[in-house]
Amino acid sequence: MLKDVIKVIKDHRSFVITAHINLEGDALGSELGMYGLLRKLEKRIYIYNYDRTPNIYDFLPYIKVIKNEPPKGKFDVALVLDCSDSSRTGGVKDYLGRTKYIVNIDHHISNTLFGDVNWVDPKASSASEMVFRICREFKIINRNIALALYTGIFTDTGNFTYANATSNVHKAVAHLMKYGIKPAKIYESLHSCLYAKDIRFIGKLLSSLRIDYTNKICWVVIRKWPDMGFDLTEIIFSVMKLLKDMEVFVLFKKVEYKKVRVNFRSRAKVDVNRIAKFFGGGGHKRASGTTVDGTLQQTEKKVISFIRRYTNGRNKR
Ligand SMILES: [Mn+2]
Repeated sequence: MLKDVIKVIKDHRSFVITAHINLEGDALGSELGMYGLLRKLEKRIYIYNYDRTPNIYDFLPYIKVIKNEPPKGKFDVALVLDCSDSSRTGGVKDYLGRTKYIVNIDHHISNTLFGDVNWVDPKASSASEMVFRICREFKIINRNIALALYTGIFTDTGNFTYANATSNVHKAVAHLMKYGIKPAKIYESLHSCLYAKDIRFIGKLLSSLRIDYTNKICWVVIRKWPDMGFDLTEIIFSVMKLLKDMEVFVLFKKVEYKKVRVNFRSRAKVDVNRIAKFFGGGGHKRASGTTVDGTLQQTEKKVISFIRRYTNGRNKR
């Protein structure tokens, strides 16, 4: 619950903040928004992530304080943001037990309640929106906090185009805008970051787009992911979503030998959290993911035939 989180923050002095691997706008936005708040409260703070920060987020405040190695010395509380499961923190998981408390603040419906204190709100658009509510309780917001949280909400609502862009989200954002946020600049930093070779790569990927005979499921298979310093997943999904009548969008990505990362997006009807769950993953109803053991070909066949059966079955929602 929110009030338990507030109490833990008030009662302790030192905090390690972390979020999930494959860092994106909400993971970083919620971390840095929280950092800004705790700074104002004069706490001792350390941000520890397993993955390196993609450089497109360099415009975010405090971004350089983020570390990729565990802190030395004792900390009271670990604040775990935007993680459905503690293993989503990657190698940081091994560190988590060393603090007195683990506080789990998340909006994934599949959350495993791994914390000593758990505040999980699947109705929240983003972890950043939840951090906004914490800031509001403390009556502390400044330009840096606002910029971080706006970026997180912006990312997880698909630039306010997804169904989670509720009136609460717009109210929160209207408040954040008072601190001089420039959405056009944020959009440009996050989206106008490709080179010609990246666009050609995306073009090649999309030309291998596969569509199921039911005309409801489409997917793309990625054998080799070029090193471009950030993740193309959202960009590819945003193009796939332009397809008329399509309901489920899937991305298969070979991550290592016989290991395939599978990401799911749903337009409106299909609960892809359940689909990801069947394969050992999770997420949200309209966006989820998992990692599957097997070759690309095996995984593709297994997953697509499962989605076909699932969407033809009764459990559409
Ligand atoms: Mn999120």
